[in-house]
Amino acid sequence: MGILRHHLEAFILLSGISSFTSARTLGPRVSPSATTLQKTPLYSHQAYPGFQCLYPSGWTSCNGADSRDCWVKSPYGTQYDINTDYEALAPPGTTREYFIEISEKDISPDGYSKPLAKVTNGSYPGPLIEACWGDEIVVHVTNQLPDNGTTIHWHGIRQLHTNKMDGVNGVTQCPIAQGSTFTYSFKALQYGHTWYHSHYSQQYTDGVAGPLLIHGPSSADWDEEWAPILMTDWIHESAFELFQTELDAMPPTADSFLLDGQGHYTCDSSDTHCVGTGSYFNRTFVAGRRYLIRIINASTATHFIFSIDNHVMQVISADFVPIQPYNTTALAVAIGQRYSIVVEANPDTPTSDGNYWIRTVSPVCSNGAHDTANYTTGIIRYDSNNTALPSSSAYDFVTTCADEPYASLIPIVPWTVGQPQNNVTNNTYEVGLDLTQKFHGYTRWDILNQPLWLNFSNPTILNLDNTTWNPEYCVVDYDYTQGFVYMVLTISALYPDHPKYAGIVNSMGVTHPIHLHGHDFAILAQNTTTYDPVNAPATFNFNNPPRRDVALLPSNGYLAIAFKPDNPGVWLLHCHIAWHSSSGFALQILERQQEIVTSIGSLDETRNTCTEWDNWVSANPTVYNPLVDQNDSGI
Ligand SMILES: [Cu+2]
Repeated sequence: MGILRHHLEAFILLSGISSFTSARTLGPRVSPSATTLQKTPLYSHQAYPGFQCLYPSGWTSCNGADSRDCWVKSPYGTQYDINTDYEALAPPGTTREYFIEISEKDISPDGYSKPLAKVTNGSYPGPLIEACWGDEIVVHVTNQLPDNGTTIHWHGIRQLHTNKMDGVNGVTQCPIAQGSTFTYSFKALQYGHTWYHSHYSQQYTDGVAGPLLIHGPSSADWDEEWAPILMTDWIHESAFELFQTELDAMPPTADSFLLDGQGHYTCDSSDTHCVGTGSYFNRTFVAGRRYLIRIINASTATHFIFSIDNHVMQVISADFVPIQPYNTTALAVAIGQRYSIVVEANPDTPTSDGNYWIRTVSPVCSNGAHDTANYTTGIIRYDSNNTALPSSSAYDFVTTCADEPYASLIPIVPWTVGQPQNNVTNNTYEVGLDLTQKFHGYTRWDILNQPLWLNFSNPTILNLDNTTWNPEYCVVDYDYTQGFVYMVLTISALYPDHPKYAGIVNSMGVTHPIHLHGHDFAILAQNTTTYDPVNAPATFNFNNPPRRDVALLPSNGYLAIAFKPDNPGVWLLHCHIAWHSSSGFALQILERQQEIVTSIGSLDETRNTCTEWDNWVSANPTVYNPLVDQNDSGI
């Protein structure tokens, strides 16, 4: 079956729509129309009662509790399943339209009031955005923040030929001005789960983040699914103010850990900010059922190890990539990463009360200290009437700042990575905290020998005729039309005469979660040892390596990645420790510059958003003056 036939089917069958309940026990059926756009209000971040996947008439579901590897079949017999190459094919879905509003609000998810929190439709985490494989997702984002711009980035979404929808201020658009709306529209060509978050300076740390779920097949069977859960570190002070601590070279500290927006803080009752006792995330298991649980690390600076006492987890996807299932009792999730796990309600050692802790443990990755008392953030109960706190014990696991084992992450749809189009030596980047010079007044993290520093009013995407770039934009030009591009990131490991050394170790012992926009990348190597530019490339793995959109650059080691230059656009590569990307730890990949405008179409709306932003800035010089107030990269 070729690509052409699928396009033909999609074209012919648009006349009729059928629906099926793909995944869950659903409430009463609603009758959404695929041809009429409807305003879909978001009431909570739980999955919608009655949500259903919609495909053209004649298409049928092949997905059930014991056939999760299958998804849909077309009337012509084409099957879309876990083995389908989703980079080439997607079933013809429907349009999902959502409206979200970003505003400021006093919230206290751990019992401690944070007056300057920033929320999505009034909530943190933001509401669930839900779609099915092949759908078009349309989200109208309105900014009601009193003194910030905003954008929303759809983390890990491929954005094939929709670079202008990637939501990065200063790169793919201007910030959305106060009172203005920007409409994001993109295809769900992948399936699985992720999160959306603001890319406006430190704004997601203050709360602008929520889950995004795209229903599709799974590499293991399950009975019931949960909406994705955000694991986060939570900070009471405004992140915009706390960023000064980072600039002063001290990693800021989190106050508590939250699971799905719930947590605890050890509060001094004389503090007027203490307004509650906090809460635990809790769910009830029915014995014997298999639960599909979707985990997201949506932290600012915290690596998490997720576990459920006395329950083995079967891991079935890493980021948007379905993998061969494997079992573990402790799951390492770096910032920005996601995993899907299947957990059978069948404890290996039952407790007498049927209560079990969910733990979100943070190893010290030199990213700042934490309130270590509150690693227990959730509860699994077998009897919902039993409200006692669990007395279960944690599995014995090592708490290191490492990714899940390389050998465990085997993609179902394989890639064989070909030789690089580019010169690997010339694309080996020593990252670090540059102690030899100051940029915009401070010592900063960088990838190139220059921290990123964007101009909100002049995004890269509106400069595609440029032949030279302001060095502060950190543009790396990759003009390849086939094969693979390799990049090697090293830290304090490469060149003894590198200017960043100057006799001072600059890695600070930190492990960095490296995120690439617009692509999944293959991990050719991930190593804790010094990079040897002569011999290390011979050890790269090209045979279906782990593939995802965030991977750790190990402290004092290296990370070698390869991606397909198949998506013309301007794409960030950055550290997902929010303080580091704000400091400048980022670069922009300019991919197939001459083809970008043709690929993404009209930039009228992008220009309009810039006009609205510039008008707001000039009308509010005491609220935001970029010449005075910009102290970060902008992302
Ligand atoms: Cu970093």
